Amino acid sequence: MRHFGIEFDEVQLGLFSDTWADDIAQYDSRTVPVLVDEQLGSITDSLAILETLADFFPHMWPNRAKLRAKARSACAQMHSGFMAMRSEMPMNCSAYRRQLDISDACAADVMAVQALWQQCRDLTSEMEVPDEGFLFGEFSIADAFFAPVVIRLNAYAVSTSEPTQAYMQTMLANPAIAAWVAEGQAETVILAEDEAGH
Ligand SMILES: N[C@@H](CCC(=O)N[C@@H](CS)C(=O)NCC(=O)O)C(=O)O
Repeated sequence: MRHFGIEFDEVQLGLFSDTWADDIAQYDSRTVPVLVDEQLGSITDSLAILETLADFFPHMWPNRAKLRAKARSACAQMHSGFMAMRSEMPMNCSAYRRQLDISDACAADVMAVQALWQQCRDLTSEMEVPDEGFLFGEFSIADAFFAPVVIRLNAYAVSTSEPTQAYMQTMLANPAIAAWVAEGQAETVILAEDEAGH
C-alpha cells in the first residue's frame, strides 16, 4: 500500500505481548496482517488483503494477462509453501548474514524460491515490458509477497545466485521496503528497552 501511495493508518500490535489475543480480537482477527475498511469490514490474511486491494487498484498486479497469471501462481505458492524456509529462517529485519544451520528441506526451499524468481524474470524479459528489476518488471503484489523472503535471505548466510542478489538489491533499495525494514529494526530496539524495564 505504501509503495502504491494508497493512504492508510497503521496500528501496531505487540505480537508476543500479554494483551495480544485481546488486541487482535478487536479487529475481528486472530493474526496479522488484517486490513480494516470502513465499507468492507475486516479482511484477514495477506492474500485476501492484496486481492481485495487489487479490486480497487488493479495496477497492483502486472497488466499483461500472462504475467498476471504467473504472479498469482507465485503468490499462491508462497502463501501455501516454502514451509521449511519459513520456519527455519524467521524474518528478522535486524539480522545480516547471520550463520544458521539449515535442513536439507530448507536448502531445497531456498533453491526453489530462486528458481521461481528466475522463471518470473525470464517471462518478464520475453514479454518485453518496462523492467525496473522486479519480478514482473515494475513492482507488483508479487514483490510485496516475496519481500519477507528477500529479508530472510539477507538476514542469514545462505548462498544465493547472482540474479537473486540483483533482485534482492532492487527490493531492499525500494523506498517502501526500506522503510518497512527500518521500522522493524526500530521495533527491536523498543522491545529490547522494554525487557530491560525502560
Ligand atoms: N496466512 C496468514 C498468516 C498470518 C500469520 O501467521 N501471522 C502471524 C504473524 S506473521 C501472526 O499473526 N501470528 C500470531 C498468532 O498466530 O497468534 C497470512 O498470510 O496473512
